[in-house]
Amino acid sequence: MNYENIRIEQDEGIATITFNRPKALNALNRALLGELSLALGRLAEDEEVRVVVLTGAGEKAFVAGADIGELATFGPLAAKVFSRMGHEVIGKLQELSVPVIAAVNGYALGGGTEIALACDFIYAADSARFGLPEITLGLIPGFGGTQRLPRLIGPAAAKELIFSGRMISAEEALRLGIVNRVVPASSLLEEVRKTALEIASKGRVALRAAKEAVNHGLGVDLATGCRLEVDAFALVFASPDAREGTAAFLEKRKPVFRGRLKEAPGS
Ligand code: DAK
Repeated sequence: MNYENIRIEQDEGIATITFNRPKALNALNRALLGELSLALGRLAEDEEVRVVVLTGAGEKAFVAGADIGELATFGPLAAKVFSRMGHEVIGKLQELSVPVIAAVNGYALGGGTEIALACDFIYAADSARFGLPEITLGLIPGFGGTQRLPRLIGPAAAKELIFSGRMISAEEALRLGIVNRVVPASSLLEEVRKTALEIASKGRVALRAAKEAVNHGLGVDLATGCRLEVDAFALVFASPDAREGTAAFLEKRKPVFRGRLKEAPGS
């Protein structure tokens, strides 16, 4: 498949999706969202993929938000299609069975910050900028920003960013807990890759169970969340990886995880 608005590279189990509209600072238009949705659907089916990384083409931007030129032309129907596509993509990102890391290499504004927030965690270049400037356009965040940001950094800090539309530096995003790590722009992809490879060496069944336990547990009370964990913990014993991991420890060797997310029927 030839994509026009994104690029995909796959190597050593890591699939890197690059938003590729650098002249428009990788702004999200319908075409890009459509391609991203398609790509995520395909990667979800690909057993070779163990970690997905998202980043932006060029040195300036991860994603500078929704394409304002396109937004300005919307009637209610086009807005609905755009909105539906956006939510579908964000949902796919959050629910993807493998870990997703956002490598934020520059501006991540509006929908750009929201896409990064839907990833499992974010590494940022020291030159990155985050913000939800929708309010300055007479809008509010539409891809989950009003929900994910307060859950991550608390309602007061989130409201300040959402109400002011202010942009913040990578360092401030680190202090607030939006990003896990800030690194020099020149080493961002390398640092992300190191972590991605470390994760890729783990068992995919356990990774998936851990991701689901965290994600689903966040939406429920602690007791219910702990019950989710009990079920997820039991489920990983259905995979050969649990035997392999414990056996490897006892035999003082490195584990080789071969568990598959989709076991053959009857196996
Ligand atoms: N859309 C379209 N083009 C954009 C763009 C954007 N968001 N951001 C930048 N560009 C284009 C610029 O127009 C310019 O194009 P040319 O003039 O060269 O043709 C080129 O990228 C370079 O940008 P600048 O010349 O402005 O570069 P600067 O370094 O001076 O400034 C900047 C960089 C990132 C500070 C500035 O470009 C900027 O403020 N950009 C807009 C940021 C923004 O407000 N983004 C939109 C946030 S609103 C929805 C769900 C979600 C959303 C909407 C609806 N529904 C559920 C329906 C999401 C909304 C948003 O994301």
